[in-house]
Amino acid sequence: MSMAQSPEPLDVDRESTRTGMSKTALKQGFLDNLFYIQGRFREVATPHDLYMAAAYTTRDRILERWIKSAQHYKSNQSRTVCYLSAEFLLGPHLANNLVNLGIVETATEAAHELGLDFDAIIAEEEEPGLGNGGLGRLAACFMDSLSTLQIPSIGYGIRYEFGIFDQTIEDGWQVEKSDNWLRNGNPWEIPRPKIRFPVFYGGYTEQYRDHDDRTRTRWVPAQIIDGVAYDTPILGYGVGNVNLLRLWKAEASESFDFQAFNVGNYYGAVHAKIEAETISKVLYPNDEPEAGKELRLKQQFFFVSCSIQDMIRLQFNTVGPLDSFAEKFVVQLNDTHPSLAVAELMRLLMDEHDMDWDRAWDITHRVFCYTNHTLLPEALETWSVSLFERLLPRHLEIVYEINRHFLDEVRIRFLGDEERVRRMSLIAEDGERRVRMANLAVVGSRAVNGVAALHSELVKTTLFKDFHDFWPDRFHNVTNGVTPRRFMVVANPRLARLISETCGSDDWIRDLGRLRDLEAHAMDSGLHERWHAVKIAAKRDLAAWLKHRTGVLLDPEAIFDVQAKRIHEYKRQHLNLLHIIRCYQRIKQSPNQDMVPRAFIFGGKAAPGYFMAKLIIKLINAVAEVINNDPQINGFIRVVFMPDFNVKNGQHLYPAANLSEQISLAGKEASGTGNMKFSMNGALTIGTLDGANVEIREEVGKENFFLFGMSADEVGQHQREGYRPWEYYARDAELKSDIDLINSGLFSHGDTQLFRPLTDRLVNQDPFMVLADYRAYIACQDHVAEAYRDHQHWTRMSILNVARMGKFSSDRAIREYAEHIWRTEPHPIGL
Ligand code: B1N
Repeated sequence: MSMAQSPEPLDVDRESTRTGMSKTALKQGFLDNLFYIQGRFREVATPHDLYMAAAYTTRDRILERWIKSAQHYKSNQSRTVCYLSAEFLLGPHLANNLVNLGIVETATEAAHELGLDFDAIIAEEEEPGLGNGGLGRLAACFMDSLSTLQIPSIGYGIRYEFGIFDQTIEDGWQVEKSDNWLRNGNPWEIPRPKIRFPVFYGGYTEQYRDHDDRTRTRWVPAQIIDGVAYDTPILGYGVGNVNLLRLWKAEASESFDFQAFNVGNYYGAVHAKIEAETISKVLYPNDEPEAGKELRLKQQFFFVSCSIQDMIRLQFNTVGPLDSFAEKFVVQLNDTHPSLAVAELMRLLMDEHDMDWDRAWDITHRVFCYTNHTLLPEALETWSVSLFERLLPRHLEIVYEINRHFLDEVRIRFLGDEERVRRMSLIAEDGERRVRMANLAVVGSRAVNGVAALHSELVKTTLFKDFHDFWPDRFHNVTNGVTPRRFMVVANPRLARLISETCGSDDWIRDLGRLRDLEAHAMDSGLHERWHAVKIAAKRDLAAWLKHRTGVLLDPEAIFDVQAKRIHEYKRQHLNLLHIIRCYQRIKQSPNQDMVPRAFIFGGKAAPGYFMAKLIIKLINAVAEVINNDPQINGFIRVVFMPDFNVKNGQHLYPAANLSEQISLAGKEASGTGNMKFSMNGALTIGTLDGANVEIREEVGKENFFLFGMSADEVGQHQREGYRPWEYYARDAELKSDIDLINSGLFSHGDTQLFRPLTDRLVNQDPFMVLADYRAYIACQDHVAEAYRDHQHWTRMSILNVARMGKFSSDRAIREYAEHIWRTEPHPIGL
């Protein structure tokens, strides 16, 4: 593309009905879009037509700002953050974009005047579930904050045709349904068929002499696939800045397949096309890596290669020569999934753009930064050298060369310490040789960070200890955050309104620290009443929603005790279950006791191949069935599993929770972000000293947080001394009777074997020390119940939780990245 002079900004008059923010303009725009895009008029429009018209009407208003942002960024050669992530869990766009445009009220009135049910229109949207859980949702929160903070940025990822599966519950078991989210069209994306890059796979490399008689390497691939850009505008809150989310779709490369076509192999060519498109077909539904799956490695290289090629194109289009690439771009690697980018940038600089190793490496290692999201050993990505070589022969050579340079440095610093060299190598040599993606990411980056203070400490002292010894300054912490736009304003408009009225302004939405203004009113009984009313209203809404979807009726006066997150043994949903069974047995033993009513609510998906997680879902539903139908319990406790927990459904959950369950074994949850979402909406936390819980407790005050369980240090010590779960089982009569009740067949129509794999694992192995923390958890839950009796006091604690959550805005996290890691500046776009 040329560097020809850009046209004058905004030199074409656009129709004002497509950009105007007045009620009249919105109504006109809506009817026009309904007619011209959906081909409908009011009388025959389906709910989906109405949603599409509303979406286009909103998008029209974003595009104006998008063009302005793009022109400004281009002419200012703005330093740009590229966030590379295999997942972006965006959630529904419409309501969020209306909030960020500041036209919720006008749009609601406009809809009302057209005789439309606006809530129903918003509920019509199917969310793009292009992520598994916290990591993907974090990427989405960061995109919102990058735009709100006016930092030029591009999110790069994969446009999966099928996102995370939809979960249904059948006979208590999870059943996965494919998520065909694009079926009815996606009004938020703009296809860019001309922004297309070839991605190579397989084949071999060869050396040749270039025109200057230098030896160079050429990669002769066996397969070429095109990546085509699909752009989604990401608007900031109350600003003119719109950043870009660019997702790549795989397509057959016309020119490449033409060869097969030419020799008359028509079916071969069509087959190649189908195969090419499988690359962006489906998101892997695991929150840990899919061991050895070739398609997963192909996906990772696919989006990484397209993204780096796109950045190089942008460099030529704006600044010019590649020498300043590291000044123009900083690339954040969201975990190791995109860490091939290190080798790919090296390859492109050397093989395609003539650079020698040293210059290429100098640029590369100044461009990348890497965020680690987990310490779980099974979640650390490695790829067998043989698979890697077969798919990416040139990259294997480059990885070897990086490794050779790197290990030479290590040897010089730690003379004779070959054991250390072995540990730090990019290649694991014990057993089948494997490429260690985390080591590649650390060596290739100038900054590495964990996602909560405790996690970042453990990253330095355990996982990357050798690397920290070697490069202490490379390691940072940036505690995660979540966006208050989606998780407060969109999800909980009643609370948002009450906060703004109490604080006398809505500045807190862009400056979450301002929530502190609530503290002055924490004792105000008028506020207490309204706060309580807001919570009860949300609980009624959730109860109605759950009744409709599950048939279970909850009492809005009960404690809404919620655990919503992916189902995983380290998150210990089964510890929660043991407490429920304890409550059940207590009521059965003394039916007339004065107990605080509780509604236990679970939500979360299990990886389809994770047997134990699926058995936990079955057990939750089995316990629910018995308890909810036991006349002696009489509704005192109720258990319900919310099917298909995702961003959209979560928005019903956060506002309604009284108690947030954050009960992972200390040292296992890198940060958690659900913990923040609940607390921001006035839930109190029952939790361990894990991940960001530690900092949440510090902020809200230990008297406003229900802490229990071993610390990470105690966990380590206990494990070193030898952990024997069966001793807890034998010694604690109540614990024993809770586990025995599961084995009795009560929850499985007499089948004493169904849950054996789970109970046996707890008693004999218990890798996440459920039994060791059981007693402390039960005692802590008893405190919770007592505290809930004092409504005034509980409400006060709830207010203080919200008031002190300022730190956990993703705006704060992005500011820290910008200042300490990226060294980027805001580029404000006026309205
Ligand atoms: O990332 C979140 C953290 O808040 C959570 O504590 C952490 O568990 C989560 C492989 C992952 N870590 N690792 C993953 C996801 C997908 C995959 O294929 C690993 N997700 C987390 C945000 O920092």
